[in-house]
Amino acid sequence: MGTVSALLVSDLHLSPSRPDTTDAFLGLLAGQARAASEFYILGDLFDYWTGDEVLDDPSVRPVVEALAALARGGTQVSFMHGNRDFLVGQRFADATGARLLPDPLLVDLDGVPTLLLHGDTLCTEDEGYNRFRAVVRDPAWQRAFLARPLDERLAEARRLRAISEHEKQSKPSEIMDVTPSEVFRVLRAHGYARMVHGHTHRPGVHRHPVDGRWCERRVLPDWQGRATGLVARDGRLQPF
Ligand code: LP5
Ligand code: MN
Repeated sequence: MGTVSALLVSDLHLSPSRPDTTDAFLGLLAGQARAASEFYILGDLFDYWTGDEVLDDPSVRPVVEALAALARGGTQVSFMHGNRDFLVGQRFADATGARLLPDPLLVDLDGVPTLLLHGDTLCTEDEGYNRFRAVVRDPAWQRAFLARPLDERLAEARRLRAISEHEKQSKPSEIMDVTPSEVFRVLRAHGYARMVHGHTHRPGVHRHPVDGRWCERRVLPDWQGRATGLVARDGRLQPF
């Protein structure tokens, strides 16, 4: 078996409309994750998150309690924001025992320098998305948005999800993948580390030659009712 040092997941898109995915997540937290010293969620845990008041929602409670139980059991739980759940805040962190990670973050996984990202920042050619991101990641915008009544925020989130699904139909697929030159720039800026991200829904192993060195970029899969991600074991990253 070897020692499991970390489990990495992203893009679960948990929602009350997909209970099978929530069940798969609860199963992972109660099972395999307990053997890991680190549990990394690299964004889009939730289909959308309109503010930490959602913690009181009965559909979210089992997930929060399972994360808290994992953290109490000694696994360090870490959460990075995605483009769907960038409004996850300190109340969520306190309730789950998770630490909130900056994006990107360089960590050591079994001695291998590894750069963790959600992945959206690598998609620099998606101009519509980047305009949207600049607005909603602005702390002043977030404060104003979070001050609005929860039902209005929910309506905005649903409206935006519909716009997003509509716009994606007409976006060329390369635009929704990472921009190679941006990947090279980020790898260079972080000492040619191994990279792990999600978001693009194109899971796999990519090897990029950057300045004469081969750099590995691992893309996490999105969840479709089944637990899936990467496990760091004996210095290697393997899909599960
Ligand atoms: O998420 P996915 O996979 O469908 O597509 C993403 C990009 N879309 C998004 C939007 C999210 O799906 C919806 C987020 C809900 C958050 C809820 C809480 C906060 C509510 C805030 C309400 C304002 O991230 C999509 C990318 C795709 O990934 C691939 O990378 O292409 O980007 C878009 O579709 C964005 C559109 O191109 C532009 C949207 C225009 C919005 C108007 C501009 C800014 C005004 C914002 C404030 C009201
Ligand atoms: Mn995403």
